[in-house]
Amino acid sequence: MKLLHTADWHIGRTLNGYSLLDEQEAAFKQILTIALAEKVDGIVIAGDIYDRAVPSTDAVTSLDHMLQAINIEHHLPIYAIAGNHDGAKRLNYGREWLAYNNFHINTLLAEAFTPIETPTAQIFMLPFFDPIDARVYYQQQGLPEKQVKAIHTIHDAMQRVVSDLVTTFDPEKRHLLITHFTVTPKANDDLELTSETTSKVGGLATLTTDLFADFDYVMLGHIHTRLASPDKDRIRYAGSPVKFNVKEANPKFHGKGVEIVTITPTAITHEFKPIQPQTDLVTLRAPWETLLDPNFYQQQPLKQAWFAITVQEFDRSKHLNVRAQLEQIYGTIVELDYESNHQATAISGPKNMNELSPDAIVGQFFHAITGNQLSTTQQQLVDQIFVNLRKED
Ligand SMILES: [Mn+2]
Repeated sequence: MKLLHTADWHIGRTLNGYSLLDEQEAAFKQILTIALAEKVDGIVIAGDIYDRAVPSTDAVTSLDHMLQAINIEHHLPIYAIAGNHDGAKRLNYGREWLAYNNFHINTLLAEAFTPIETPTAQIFMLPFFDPIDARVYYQQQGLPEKQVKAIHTIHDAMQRVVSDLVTTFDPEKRHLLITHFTVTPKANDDLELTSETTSKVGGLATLTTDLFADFDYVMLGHIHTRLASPDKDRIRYAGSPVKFNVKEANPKFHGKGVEIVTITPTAITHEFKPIQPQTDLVTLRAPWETLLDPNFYQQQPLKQAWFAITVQEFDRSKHLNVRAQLEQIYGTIVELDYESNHQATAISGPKNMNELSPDAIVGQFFHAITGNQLSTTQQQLVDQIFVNLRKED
């Protein structure tokens, strides 16, 4: 059996106000192409399908088309769970109907205890939950009060949940888990720490790989890079298919994609399949003069990428319309930062700020931050703002 493992689509997400929907749709097309080329038996989406609990109508329409393409057009099963960004109750809508067409979606803890059975594997789909959800669930299950109250941390909760999942194991099959949490490697010297912490504050606040020892393979969502996988062979993050923030523009984070998980009776292997960005995200850090130098900017993918620019050694008082000038050369600028040589100084002034006029306070603040006095134009702008504010009063 072969599964495509992806996660953290965050459909509807924006990057500093810029919609990522086109980028997400372009990534989806590649995911589908990979799934068909690899002839997978299903697509796993390990949580954070939407970016928010109440997604925009554009996001809903877009995701609807994607899931239709997978499940109706190409008859591929979907195994999806809710992440912490998803609205569990809303995403739950139509769950029983969808299951008729092999679109399996779990959004609530209570749904996790019945695995999907394939001829060779049991697929456990455990959506994101918090310790309170676990307490409520176990209370409803009639677990003795004392044991319910003993569930303090997510570690406590997961221990109990996994021990219940294990009771449904079919020894003839492989046991796969899909879930959505931060999972970190279990260090050897944790052993003492665990017992110590347990006795003092009631268990670890994070999940460690040892909790999932009973599963043959774990497909995770939550952390957006596969490089964070806590066990390189067996417990893996697929990462997000799209770069979501400027930090991920760093070459170190390159390599968005999906993983193809191949399950045989003797081994489970995974293989990374890259996804190319449609519009790449490029970070630049250079002085103003360099940024405006054709020898520099002609090396850049002008008007084809999104840029996050940090202007170094910048004296803001000497330039106007900085963003407009840069946009004319580079195209879309999703983030613009400045670094000045000036070290901000403490604002010195009368103890009683009431003695100063509002525009004098602005002037002092400007001086403390930039080391410069407001120019005449800037002073006029500030004056005008305060005049307007007084009018509004
Ligand atoms: Mn996420």
